[in-house]
Parts: sequence; structure tokens; C-alpha cells
Amino acid sequence: MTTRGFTGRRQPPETTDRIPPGQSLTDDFPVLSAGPTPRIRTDDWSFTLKVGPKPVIKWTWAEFNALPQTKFTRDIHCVTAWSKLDTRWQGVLIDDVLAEAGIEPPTEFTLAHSYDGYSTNVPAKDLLGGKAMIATHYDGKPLVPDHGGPARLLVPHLYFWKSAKWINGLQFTTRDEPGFWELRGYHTYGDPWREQRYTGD
Ligand SMILES: Nc1nc2c(c(=O)[nH]1)N[C@H]1C(S)=C(S)[C@@H](COP(=O)(O)O)O[C@H]1N2
Ligand SMILES: [Mo]
Repeated sequence: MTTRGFTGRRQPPETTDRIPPGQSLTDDFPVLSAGPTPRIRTDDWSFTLKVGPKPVIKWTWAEFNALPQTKFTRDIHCVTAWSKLDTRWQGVLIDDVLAEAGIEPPTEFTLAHSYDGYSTNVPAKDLLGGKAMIATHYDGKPLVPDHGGPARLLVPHLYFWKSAKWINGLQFTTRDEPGFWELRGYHTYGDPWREQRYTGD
């Protein structure tokens, strides 16, 4: 049994069913960043996979783009209460990143790291099984800097702050270590369907 949610506009039920509690649909793509947009030339870009403090492998832009490419279409949900349906992405699945590195997830937790000093924690299992990618394209075009280009993490089933823009590394950690927003009161996990916006939700 479902009730039509009030989204400010009349939506077909199959669409309202895709909007988590407390969210409203947007057709725009808002930009939300804690600081200024860093401009990273692809010649200077690299991505490092680490286990604890130890680097396992580091890819240049050319090497990274030679990894298997995947396209997916997903709904995204920002903690500031907007949701956007059917966003189209292309990039490298985290499954493929690990396969290319020749490792199985060595710990249960990860931290994504970015060029602007941002970080966010995501359980390893939430990055696997086709659930997450390092996205290099949005809507058929190279990802623009404001949305995280050259490359961002995309974990669409969690609130969008988990999708670290300008990513340059993924680190497996032994403990669940809070990242930038998690240290500032955001929920450690961030499931939009359980409205896990803030610590204690
Ligand atoms: N590196 C980095 N990644 C980030 C952020 C940031 O400030 N720095 N903001 C996060 C937040 S709070 C949100 S809602 C989304 C916004 O992504 P968008 O600007 O593409 O909409 O990026 C997330 N990833
Ligand atoms: Mo956000």
C-alpha cells in the first residue's frame, strides 16, 4: 500500500515510488561543493588504490581509461532533498578496478579521497556487485569540472555526498573511518530510503 507523495507536481505513481522520503524531484543538476572547483588536467590526473597506508597500484588517465567501460542509468538523491531520476553515467566499475589490480576486497571498509582534500567512507560491499563506479562521463559527455571531472566516485544508492568528486584514490581501511561530512554530523552510512541524513538518524 503506497500513498502518492507530495512532490509539488503530479507524478505518475511509478515515479513517486522512486523518490525517497523527504526528497523532491529536480530536472536541473545542482552543483554542491564544500570549496572551489579544482581544475585537474588529465595529464596530471592519477588514481591510486591503497590498502591501509600501502599503495597497491596507480593508474594514469590513459591507463585508467583503458580499463573496461560500463554505462549505467541511475536515480541520485542529495541530502539537501533533491532527487534526479535516470541519470546516465559511464566509467569503470569498482569491481573492474579491483579485478585489474588483482585483489579481492582486503577489508570491509573504504575511504574515497579527492583532489580538494574531501573524503568519504563507504563499506566495501556497497562498492561491489555493479553498484558503484569511477565515472568519467555524464549524459554521454566527459564529466565537467563542477560535477567532479575528470572523474568522480558514483555510489547512487547512497546519498550523493558519498559520490566523491575529483577522486584520486580509494583506500581500504580496517575500521569504518568517517570522511569530510561524516566528521561534520552526516550519517556514517547514508541510505536515502531510511533517511539516514545525520548522525543518529
Ligand atoms: N571532492 C568532493 N566531492 C564531493 C563534494 C565535495 O565538496 N568535494 N560534495 C559532495 C556533496 S555534499 C554532494 S551533494 C555531491 C554533489 O555533486 P554535484 O555537484 O555533481 O551535484 O558531491 C559530493 N562530492
Ligand atoms: Mo550534498
